[in-house]
Amino acid sequence: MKTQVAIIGSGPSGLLLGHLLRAAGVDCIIVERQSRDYVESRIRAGVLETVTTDLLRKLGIDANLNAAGLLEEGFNLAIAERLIRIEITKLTGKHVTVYGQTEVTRDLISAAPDRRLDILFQAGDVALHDIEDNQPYVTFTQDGVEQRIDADFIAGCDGFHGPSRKTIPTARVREFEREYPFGWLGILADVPPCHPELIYSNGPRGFALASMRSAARSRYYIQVLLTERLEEWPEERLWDELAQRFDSISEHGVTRGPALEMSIAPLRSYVFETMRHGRLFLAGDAAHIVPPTGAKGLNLAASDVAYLSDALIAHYRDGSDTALKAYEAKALARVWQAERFSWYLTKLMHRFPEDGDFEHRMQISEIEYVASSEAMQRVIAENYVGLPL
Ligand code: FAS
Ligand code: PHB
Repeated sequence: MKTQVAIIGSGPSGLLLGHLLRAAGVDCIIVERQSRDYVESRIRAGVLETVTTDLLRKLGIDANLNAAGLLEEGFNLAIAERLIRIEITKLTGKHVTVYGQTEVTRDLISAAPDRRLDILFQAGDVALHDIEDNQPYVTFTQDGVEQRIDADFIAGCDGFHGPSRKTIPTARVREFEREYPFGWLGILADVPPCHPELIYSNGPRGFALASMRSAARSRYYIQVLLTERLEEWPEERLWDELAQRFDSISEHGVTRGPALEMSIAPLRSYVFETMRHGRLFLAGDAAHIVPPTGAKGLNLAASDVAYLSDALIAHYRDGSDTALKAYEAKALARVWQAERFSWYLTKLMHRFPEDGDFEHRMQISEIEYVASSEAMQRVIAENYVGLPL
């Protein structure tokens, strides 16, 4: 097979990039290790910045988003029994949209055939070759048959555990990492949310988040130690914990129901600064991870491919490589700002085992300062809605 851009991974970054390139007449093929069902069943992010919703609208893949997306004009921080509303629209003129990554992924995959975007699922043993040459290629197996895609460029959109990043010579690698001493235990259930907007809570037993997917589907998270196992959290125990955290501060209290999904995700801040090597370009989780506290993961993937697609289109349409040369610096500038904001909110809203009473008083004082300062609320709001591209 031959194409212009070989994309590895059909998560949000690979799919958005594929659609943006196809919409501009650039040939591309996506190779994905997992099956379509598996990719469409993953439960991940839920809050979209306007950078991301603008891309979906630009592509015209927005019917479900417009029908089911919840426009949020604010979100809340809570400490002890106090709720502090951050009025994001009043402070920035912008909003965020609650619409699940699962739904975004399904919309992008189902729109692919009509737009002649080829996605090869269940591609095994994906490997990248000659990324330093002008004619790199990707090999993989499908149904036991060796396949090869020759391309001008390879886009590594294969997430944190994918092969792309690992093909870059160590001498070129610059990476930065912070692992957190806790994870998030999440539950998804078809119950009405406890509050019309998100609540990020820093309570006596740590962080908790009340989020939603719709007026009938809720998503909750609590902070757990990395040593804790899902088996230690029967659903009733988690609902008891959530009720203690949110009943007294939320409009409706926590409604219980059978879990559609429960999982524990570790928290990490990670940046792999070498987002380009030769003809290989990295985007999304393949190059950076943020703790989900700032709701930035999916949105950073979207901004990376907004930059990368423009650069690749300029290469084919105008024969100009200026934007390709600038891609790494441009993407990293926005990545580091999102890393900073996600790290800041994680530090502010979680209980760190190594922290003593003084550190906790610092958290309380910081949140009380936020409550009293419109300037501070505006800083948080403009980062939460997403910094401009
Ligand atoms: P993805 O990881 O989504 O996609 C990469 C794709 O590459 C996958 O489909 C994978 O199967 C494929 N791939 C991997 N190896 C391959 C190989 N060898 N060959 C071919 N294909 C391969 N963000 C939030 O804002 N809020 C959240 O609550 C939240 N929860 C999360 C929970 C989890 C468990 C994880 C991992 C992430 C979560 N995130 C959350 C962040 C998430 O939204 C990511 O930022 C987003 O999925 C990044 O998209 P991609 O870069 O496309 O990577
Ligand atoms: C979610 O709804 O899954 C969600 C929302 C906000 C976050 C993280 C996760 O910061």
